[in-house]
Amino acid sequence: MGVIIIDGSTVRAFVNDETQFKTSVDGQFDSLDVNNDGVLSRSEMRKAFESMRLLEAHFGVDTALPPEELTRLYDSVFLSFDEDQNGTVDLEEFRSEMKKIMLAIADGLGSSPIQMAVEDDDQSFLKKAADLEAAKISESS
Ligand SMILES: [Ca+2]
Ligand SMILES: [Ca+2]
Repeated sequence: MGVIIIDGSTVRAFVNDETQFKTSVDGQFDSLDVNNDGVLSRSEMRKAFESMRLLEAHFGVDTALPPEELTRLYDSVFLSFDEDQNGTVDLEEFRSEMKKIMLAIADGLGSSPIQMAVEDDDQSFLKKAADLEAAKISESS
């Protein structure tokens, strides 16, 4: 376990690095698509939010909420992903909404860095963003 420090520019650099971002998003999509049917169902998406810690990071949600409230929240987030409202989230929908969310997180962070505790095998995008920045810093030195 370690601590990463991220701010808005870290997150924005990650999103704007198109190759890196697409690879990460696509990889995440594949691992979330547990039954390999090429789309994410409601329950697959719910696992996604839990593993990416998006609710805490983006919505400032206390995940100790009562289960029924959490479910309502997950449902509303699902609907924002499911743009054509066909009940599943495809790769295009996933990519475009993840981009929006990450940019919103970047705006929210602004130039005030936050510290985040992460596990070594953390798959969250915020960790990936921090890793990318660390890699760039070591390249340029
Ligand atoms: Ca699926
Ligand atoms: Ca859809």
